[in-house]
Amino acid sequence: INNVSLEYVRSFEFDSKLMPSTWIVVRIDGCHFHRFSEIHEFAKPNDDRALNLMNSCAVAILEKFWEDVVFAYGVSDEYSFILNKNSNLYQRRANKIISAIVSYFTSTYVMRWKDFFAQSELKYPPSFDGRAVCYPSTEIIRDYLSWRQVDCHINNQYNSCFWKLVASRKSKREAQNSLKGAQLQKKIEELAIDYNKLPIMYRQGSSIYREKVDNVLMHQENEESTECYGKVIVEHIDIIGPTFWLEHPNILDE
Ligand code: DGT
Ligand code: MG
Ligand code: MG
Ligand code: MG
Ligand code: MG
Repeated sequence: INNVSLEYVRSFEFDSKLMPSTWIVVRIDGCHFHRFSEIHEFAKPNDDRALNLMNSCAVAILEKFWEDVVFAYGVSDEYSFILNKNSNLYQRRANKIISAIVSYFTSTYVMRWKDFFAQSELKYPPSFDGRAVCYPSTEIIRDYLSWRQVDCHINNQYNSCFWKLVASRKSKREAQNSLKGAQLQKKIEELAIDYNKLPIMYRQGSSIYREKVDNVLMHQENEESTECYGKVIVEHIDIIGPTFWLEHPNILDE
């Protein structure tokens, strides 16, 4: 038996390519993190260690895929990575892009666990799933990000109410029932939750991008690295309104 006679099996492979000239979003999400967060005793509803670990892994993605990933937004056990419209990462092969990002994120999560959870052992290997979606315009990519940030806000409002009710000795079922179909804004007032005093990371999620570095300045520092952009920063900001995007026009530059 020789190699050549087996080569035909390759014809069964097929590469699904992401549409050219569109923004690619790779969204990853922790698998069964309901259980993972229970077993690792995450603080409820928000655990700073867990959120900062997620952020740290996302920074690692922006550093590794620095030519392609221009922005990331994360909340809870999920992260969205935006690839440049003109990215040609893996010739835009969906399987390659998704699997490379998910596996690098996951192994970084495991490697850095101890940096954030010094007192608690990682009890079993976490996993993340991932998907890629193409968005054809800057307007739609902005709407995508707004959708995730609104989701962050609503979930955080809900969870704040839920755990406040549980803290006031309601059962989880009672808490759930009293929030069913309720206007969360009203509930927050009723329960005397000082919502705006909650850490901004819980309310806004985390946004990551590369600081634009002055070309001239960089040229002085290192003649050769004109291609390598600035420092990666993590911020907790409003990405729904126009302000941030007006101040950072280069991020979603067409
Ligand atoms: P999935 O994604 O379908 O495999 O299932 P889950 O269980 O990951 O569900 P998902 O992604 O909709 O919800 C995220 C879960 O992770 C949710 O049960 C709450 C938990 N989680 C995420 N971040 C935190 C945190 O900071 N503290 C606590 N206590 N739980 C968290
Ligand atoms: Mg999921
Ligand atoms: Mg999940
Ligand atoms: Mg999730
Ligand atoms: Mg190989």
